[in-house]
Amino acid sequence: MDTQPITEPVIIAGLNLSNQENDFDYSMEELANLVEANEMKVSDKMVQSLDRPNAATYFGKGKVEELAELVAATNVATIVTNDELSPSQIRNLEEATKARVMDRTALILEIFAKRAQSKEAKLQVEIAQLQYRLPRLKTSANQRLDQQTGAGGGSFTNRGSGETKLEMNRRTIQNAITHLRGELAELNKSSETQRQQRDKRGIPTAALVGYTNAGKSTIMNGLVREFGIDDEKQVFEKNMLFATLDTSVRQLTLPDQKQFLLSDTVGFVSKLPTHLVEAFKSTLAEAANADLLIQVIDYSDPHYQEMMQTTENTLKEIGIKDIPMILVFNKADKMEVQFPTMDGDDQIIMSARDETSLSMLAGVVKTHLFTDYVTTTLLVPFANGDVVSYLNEHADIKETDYLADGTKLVVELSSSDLQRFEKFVVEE
Ligand SMILES: Nc1nc2c(ncn2[C@@H]2O[C@H](COP(=O)(O)OP(=O)(O)OP(=O)(O)O)[C@@H](O)[C@H]2O)c(=O)[nH]1
Ligand SMILES: [Mg+2]
Repeated sequence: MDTQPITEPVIIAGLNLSNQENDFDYSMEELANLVEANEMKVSDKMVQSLDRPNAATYFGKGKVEELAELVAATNVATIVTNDELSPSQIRNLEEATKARVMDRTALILEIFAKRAQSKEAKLQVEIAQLQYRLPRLKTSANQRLDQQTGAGGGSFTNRGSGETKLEMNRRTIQNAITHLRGELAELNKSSETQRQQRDKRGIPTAALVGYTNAGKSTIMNGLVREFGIDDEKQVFEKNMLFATLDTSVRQLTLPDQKQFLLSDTVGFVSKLPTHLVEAFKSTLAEAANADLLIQVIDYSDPHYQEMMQTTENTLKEIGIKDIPMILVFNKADKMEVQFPTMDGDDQIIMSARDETSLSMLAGVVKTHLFTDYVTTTLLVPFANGDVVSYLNEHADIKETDYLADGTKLVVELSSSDLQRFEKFVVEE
């Protein structure tokens, strides 16, 4: 039996545009990684420098000919481009090269489709895939022509998601999108309600964000092991791009009783398809509503700075701004550096595989989440025993004295709790 995944050889091809923001070589490396993540392997690479893409064929005329020759010589059936192409550019390139052309967007969508496990993730990916296909539908005349000539260009976006959809026309696709969006909205309702309830309880939240494979889920699991209520609730972590496609939230309790929620979510890569970002908005809502972002960076990757830039750009695109952020330079164990160490009060060099690092990180998160905590002295009458038990759970009681008229506590508590129990405060 074929237990080994089939690795299809592909040619990767990129345009180095003069106005490109990102490092071009790096984005080609990233493309190669994405290709591997999709169980394909790079057999050849072709690049061209241009001021702007050719409107008809994306690459310039000479390069298209070269690509056609390469396809003919190597028998490689697929070309993967480093950018999203227009529907007609894909069509023209396919005709000229006699190869299937898959753009970066289609590639990322296919990886997401393979990884999606939960109902929500599956719905989100499917919506993004349908939206990608919508402008790429061929007219029925074209389709007939294709059937006659046997050319199947463009249909690849459908791989793995059911052949019947091939027959869908624009209207059916639009209806399907509407329907799936409705289903998604139903699913989202409950997570929205959960979030509102948590907000009411006033538990602060921190969200792990960052480039894919940086170690977000590993950090989440490490913190859950150390500070979680139930350390069985581990999330999936693996050395692969886009291991996580859902959002998980866990409640953590620090040694001084301070509680916060930590969320782990989908990782980023540069040029994430707009439709995908749009479809995953609800998954990313947890980060958008966080009190603190924890950006995790694979410090051992030579391209970590580009990855940080990608994260910043993606956060901006999702509309996340003005949330305080700490930087976690992770995987320091793979390097010749000392760890854990702090740089200022918002940067930490650490390893997710090291307990001391995780405790230090928890400390950093604490100082950022619980800025409005104050230490005060309360005298709580014995009749208000419920207040003492509340504080036992929600505050850090530093001293307890049983006096004739009640319990005297030296306690560190949030300013909202201080307001609540103001009448018990004693002046010293
Ligand atoms: N050596 C080392 N490996 C680490 C560290 N943190 C994570 N890893 C490994 O890096 C790989 C990716 O870790 P994940 O936690 O799945 O990464 P992620 O950021 O959640 O990735 P996505 O879910 O794909 O966005 C796994 O193989 C981890 O074991 C670390 O501090 N040191
Ligand atoms: Mg993950």
